[in-house]
Amino acid sequence: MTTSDLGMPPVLDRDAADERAVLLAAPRGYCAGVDRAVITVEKALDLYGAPVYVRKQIVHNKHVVATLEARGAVFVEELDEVPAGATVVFSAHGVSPAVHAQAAERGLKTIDATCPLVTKVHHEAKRFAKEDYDILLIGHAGHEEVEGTAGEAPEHVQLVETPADVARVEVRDPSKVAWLSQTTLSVDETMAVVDALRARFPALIDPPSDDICYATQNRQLAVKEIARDADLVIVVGSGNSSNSVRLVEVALEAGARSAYRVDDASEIDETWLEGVRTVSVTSGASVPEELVDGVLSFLAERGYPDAKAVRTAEESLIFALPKELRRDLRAAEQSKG
Ligand code: 0CN
Ligand code: SF4
Repeated sequence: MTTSDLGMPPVLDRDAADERAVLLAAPRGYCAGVDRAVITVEKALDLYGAPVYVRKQIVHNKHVVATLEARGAVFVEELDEVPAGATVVFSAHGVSPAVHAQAAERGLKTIDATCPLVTKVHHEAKRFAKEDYDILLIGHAGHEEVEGTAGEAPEHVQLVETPADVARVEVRDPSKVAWLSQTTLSVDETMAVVDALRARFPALIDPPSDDICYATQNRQLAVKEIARDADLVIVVGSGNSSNSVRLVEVALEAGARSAYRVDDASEIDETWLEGVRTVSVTSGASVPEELVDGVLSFLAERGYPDAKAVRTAEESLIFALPKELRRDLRAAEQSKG
């Protein structure tokens, strides 16, 4: 019987305890697009007062959504749930032109918190469609970002999820095919799909620059570094957060002996720690740092040492707030002064 069978935290022998380590990935957590989207809702609440409507989860994190809800944000699935004339924020993952049109039709005031790096992919889709390419969009069916990007040119876009899908792709002209992707995919898996596409369509055109964004790429590189020698990798992030879920897969691919995603420390199962010396911790791009702090405290309470940060990249990108909001903030400032 082990201590965890008795409902107690597992205890390692003295030598093993001395060798315990906690590695903390850097970069982790909020990216520039998430920071901007969350601040957008906060400032909209301050400026216009509650309720401020938000179409879909502003970012895919249940703690972020609950915190904003408590301040008066109202999250809706579709615009028909928003009263005429109200203010609605579009989430970081972007919306299709049809959603913009629906908002205009209903007379809604919109603030578009789509990440500029998602907007960039929308522009690429529009450009390839204008030149009459067949666009093979690599991404996950049903993800809001994919719906928004595909909605820019529905008659030109086909979704490809896995290398196995490639055989089913049908194009009008194999010499006029381009691929694009969701911003939050696994870099390695995406390249496997691209290789399969190129084997079928040698003339395949790449996106003008990486669609998988800097934050997704940096967090995957960082988790690889801390996963290699880890007995356990804990990824903080919500279940519907594509980039967070990818971090678990990348960690296992990189050699972690086990890897789990949790929304917060309360979801850690004590049995995961049995016999574990090195625990590595990271978080997705939509995850507030206090949730990571909670995981580190949980480990400290069980005898693990202070975390050692392992940095693989520096990040300094910041995006300006959406222009509609900046304009209203300026106007409010002027009317005060
Ligand atoms: O977790 P997120 O809100 O979204 P996905 O990883 O599911 O795309 O992170 C921010 C990403 C964006 C856009
Ligand atoms: Fe933008 Fe990338 Fe962050 Fe998504 S994960 S919001 S694309 S920076």
